[in-house]
Amino acid sequence: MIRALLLCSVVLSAQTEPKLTIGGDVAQPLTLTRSDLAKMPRSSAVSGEREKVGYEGVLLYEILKRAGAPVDKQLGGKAIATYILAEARDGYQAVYSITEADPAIGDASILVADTAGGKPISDENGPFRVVVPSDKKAARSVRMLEKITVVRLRK
Ligand SMILES: Nc1nc2c(c(=O)[nH]1)N[C@H]1C(S)=C(S)[C@@H](COP(=O)(O)O)O[C@H]1N2
Ligand SMILES: [Mo]
Repeated sequence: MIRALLLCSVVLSAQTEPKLTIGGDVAQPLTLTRSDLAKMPRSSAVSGEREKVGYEGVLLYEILKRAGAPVDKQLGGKAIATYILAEARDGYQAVYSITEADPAIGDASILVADTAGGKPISDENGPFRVVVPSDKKAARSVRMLEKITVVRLRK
């Protein structure tokens, strides 16, 4: 009985665990959980329109690299016309260019954050949130991030 209950709770938590998917024009589509992000190279950023908040997470660049999106040496020529669509649980959408995300070209240091002020990002803000420290307004700081789609316009 206890084993059945334990199994049940494991199955339920696996189903409800928040996930971030990365797809579109990538070699390797990914589904990342909070613990996957915790194991990746970590970065921090300070951002916020009214008050400054310290965020931690993984650079969008690191996620794109893992998914096999065109970055580094592959980011040139036709691949320059590639953008990233971020979509949230409430339907909110924003785009970034891949050149903004790749630190060899752009200076945006776009972060997929999972903590704010040292705590996991919760409820209507998280658990994942895009942070663009170089933006003057927070409009592209997508809260409740669920999905990243890479769109390569020229193949
Ligand atoms: N999912 C989602 N993210 C969003 C929005 C939204 O409506 N939905 N609004 C954006 C806008 S316009 C702003 S100014 C900031 C506000 O974030 P804050 O409440 O942490 O300041 O969230 C951004 N991210
Ligand atoms: Mo805003």
